[in-house]
Amino acid sequence: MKALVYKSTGSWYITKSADGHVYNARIKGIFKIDTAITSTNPLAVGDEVEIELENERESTATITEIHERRNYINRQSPAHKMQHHIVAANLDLSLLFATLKEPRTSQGFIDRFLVTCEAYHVPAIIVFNKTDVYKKKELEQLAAWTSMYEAIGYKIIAMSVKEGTGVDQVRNLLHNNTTLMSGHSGVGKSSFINSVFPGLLLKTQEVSGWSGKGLHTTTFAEMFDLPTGGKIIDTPGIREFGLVNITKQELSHYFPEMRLLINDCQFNNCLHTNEPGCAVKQAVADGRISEDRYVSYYNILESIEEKSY
Ligand SMILES: Nc1nc2c(ncn2[C@@H]2O[C@H](COP(=O)(O)OP(=O)(O)OP(=O)(O)O)[C@@H](O)[C@H]2O)c(=O)[nH]1
Ligand SMILES: [Mg+2]
Ligand SMILES: [Zn+2]
Repeated sequence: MKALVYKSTGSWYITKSADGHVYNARIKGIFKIDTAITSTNPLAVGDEVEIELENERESTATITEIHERRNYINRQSPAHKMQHHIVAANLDLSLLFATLKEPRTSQGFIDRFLVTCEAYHVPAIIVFNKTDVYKKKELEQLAAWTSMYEAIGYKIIAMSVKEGTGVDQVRNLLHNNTTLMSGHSGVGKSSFINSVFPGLLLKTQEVSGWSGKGLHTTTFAEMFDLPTGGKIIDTPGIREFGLVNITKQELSHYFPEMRLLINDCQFNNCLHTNEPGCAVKQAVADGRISEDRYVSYYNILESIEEKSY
């Protein structure tokens, strides 16, 4: 019987079959999953699996097979740098929740996240929450980032869950999609879900609880069925977003504004750093590519350790 993984808590998975029954399921035996890559979790939220009933009365089941993933988002495992963690699978949309204050999300973090979404073909939208606490400095930053990202094709939404501004705009994106929400801890992911779908009642930080220390309130990724159709995946906040399986040579393909120019570079293996006749560096000099985005590119490039086979 086909089922979807809604939550994973270690060795047990909460799965739901097409008829809406919830089963506590576990993997029995060894089955081949993603043989080419090593991940810390064999199954992720959003995975489509085959299950066999174990105990009808207790609603337990055995997972016997995983269906091929349409796409997924992964990141470096914080504990094991050589391993990766699959955040979620089979996504239509990825919402990056960012805040310019309480806590501050950096451009480096945003760009790493966008690179992963590009690499795995998941459309990404950035939502800046907590605009109610932004002062002049943050509002200027928001305006600058909005024009920078919109110029290269990303949609930006400014929102305040607290004041209810922009909330409908984000809610409208969820219709009939499976949407992943990610971002640092404390940016308001769970608060957003609660404000638009109060029936789901997720745990959030105390209103007075934001201390800047990055307290995690959501501890496991979990998918929810939306009353309006579609699914949303709430995830625990992440501190860093480490890229996996992306080579230096590929990196510029995941910067949409560079992807357009790489065929114009003199050398076809150009990394856009010191090579002569580089169309990307020329575009940075001309102001056609944002310098800040180029700095992000350069920093990510430097952070990629090539495997030496
Ligand atoms: N000022 C202000 N505070 C907000 C807003 N949205 C959420 N908060 C507060 O921010 C804090 C963190 O919100 P959460 O929803 O728990 O954040 P989260 O992203 O789910 O955090 P993790 O589960 O740890 O990843 C709570 O105290 C919320 O009340 C907003 O728009 N403005
Ligand atoms: Mg949360
Ligand atoms: Zn180049």
